[in-house]
Formats: sequence, C-alpha cells, structure tokens
Amino acid sequence: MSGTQPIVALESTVLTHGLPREPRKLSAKFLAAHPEWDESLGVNLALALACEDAVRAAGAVPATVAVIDGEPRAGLSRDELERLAAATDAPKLSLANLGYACANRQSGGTTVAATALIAKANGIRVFSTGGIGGVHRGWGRTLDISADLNAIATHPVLIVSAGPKAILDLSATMEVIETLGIPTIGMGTRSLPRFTVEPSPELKISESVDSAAQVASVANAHWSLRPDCGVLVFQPCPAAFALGSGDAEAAIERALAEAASRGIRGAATTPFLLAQLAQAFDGTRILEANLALLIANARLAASIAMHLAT
Ligand code: PSU
Ligand code: MN
Repeated sequence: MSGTQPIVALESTVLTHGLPREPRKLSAKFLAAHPEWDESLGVNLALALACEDAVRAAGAVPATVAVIDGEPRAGLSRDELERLAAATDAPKLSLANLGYACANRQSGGTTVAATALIAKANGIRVFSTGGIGGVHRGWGRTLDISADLNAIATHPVLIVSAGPKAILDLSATMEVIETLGIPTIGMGTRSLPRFTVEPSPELKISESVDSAAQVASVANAHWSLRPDCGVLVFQPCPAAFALGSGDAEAAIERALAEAASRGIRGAATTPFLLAQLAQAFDGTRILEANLALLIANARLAASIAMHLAT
C-alpha cells in the first residue's frame, strides 16, 4: 500500500435517494458544529460538497463515485454533482443494474456495493459512506440481504461507515459479516454503531482502535493475508446528534409496518424505510444526525487514506 495517492471515494445513493434536494433550515447547534455548511444549496448537494471539503481539509483527494451518462466515474465536476443532486429520476445502482444503466446511458447514484466495484476499478482503497446495507428484518420471509455485504467481502476497499442501517436485523447482519470473513473495526467503540442511532448496548465489536494510524496498520496486515477482501470501520454517529435507542426503535417498527402495508419490496425498501424514519422525527433531527455522521466519516476516511499512503 505504500506510495499510493490518498484518495477517498464517496458513495452517492445518499445524494440521489437519501437526502432532500431542497434547502432546509438547520438548527443553530448543527451550524455551529459545521461552520462551512452552505444553507442556500439543496441539502444533498451541500452534503456532497461538505464531504469533499472534509476530505481535502485532511489532506486527501475526494472522488465522489456515480454513473454519469452511462460512464462509471470516480470524481465528479461541480456541474456533474449539481446534475446528479437535482435529478428526480436517477436510479439507485447496485451490482445487478449497473450494466443496464451504462448500456442505456443513464446517470445514477451508486450504493456501497457499486461504489466498491468502481473504487476498485480506479485503484482507490478507501471510501466513506453513511450506513451500510445488510440483512433486512423479516429475512426468513423475504430473503432480502443487501448486495453490499458480498461486495465488501470481494473488493479490497476499506469502508468507513456509521455501522449497518438501524432498520436492519443487526444481529443477523453481523453474523453474515462474520461468515464472509470481513474484519470490523470499531473506531473508539466496542458497541455496534447503528447509523443515526446511538451504539447498541447489546451488540459488541471485538476489535476496537482509537486512531486512524491503527486502522491503517490493521488494514495493511489484513490485505497482506487477504488481498481481495474489504475492511469495515464503524464510527458512531457524533453523540451530540445521534438518536436514542427507544425513540428510534418505535419509529422503525412503524416504518416497517407502513412498508408492509404498502407492499414495498426489493431495492425500494431501504430508501422507503429511511424516508419514513426521517418523517417520524421533527423534520431535521434525523437529517442532522445523518449529515453529521457523513461529514465525520469523510474526515476519518481521509485521515486513514493519508496513513495508508505513507
Ligand atoms: N443512504 C440513504 N439511502 C439509501 C442508501 C444510503 O440515505 O438507500 C443506500 C446505500 O447506498 C446502501 C444501500 O449501499 O442503501 C443498501 O440498499 P439495499 O439494502 O437495497 O442493498
Ligand atoms: Mn435488498
């Protein structure tokens, strides 16, 4: 790994499917913690720019990953970011529909799975996202397991996230991650981070570190043994913005019931559940948790990329 450029790939389904396209008034608390935030822009575009800035501020090079007019890309111009953020019909691209999107000259956001593929193709080792996909609740009935997990096991990328999305069956997700042999490293925590929700008191991570340098040394050791398998770094949502377990769990139950009654299935499930959850909280609370963790993850990913490059 030595001598490589410190590049950080950034996932883009969060832009096309996870955040408002319009500007939103955010709290004084959020703005004080993120003085560079541009409130005049749509939230998804402002977030994309804030993550790119966080990577640059740490000395690394940001590369937002997406498909633009049928081309898989790592690194978008401001213009391309604006187009992607404004599109209302951009597909959510995972491994199964990437080829179709390219053949049909579509532009879309890439999931963790598709971002891992495009990062690998571009020689990028580190990427940052919000929450990874995993095993959905009710998997015994639906068999809905995100392509993210197998993609992480088969692409040599280190992914910084705030853990699996709290809407998932987290215990089953951690079992599959273990079955696939993917190392999980808690950043300053031994309790499992759950995306916008505070870490779980019940689910533990056995490997924990306190610095980006330690993450880089574990990743290098792992890749010398298993050069084709990814690494998961879980950093909790910043505590000032994370949702409490009780509040979140009640809202997740309601979101799952709504999804069942509307017959939501397949790739639409994750965006639907997250959108229902966002509505369940007073407008900006979960949104700010999501934004805060995305920016913090981009910053940590940049710092890890710097250590891997030296
Ligand atoms: N962030 C969001 N909404 C999303 C996702 C992220 O706010 O839908 C995406 C991520 O890109 C993740 C994917 O890789 O959800 C997992 O979806 P699925 O369970 O369909 O594989
Ligand atoms: Mn699925």
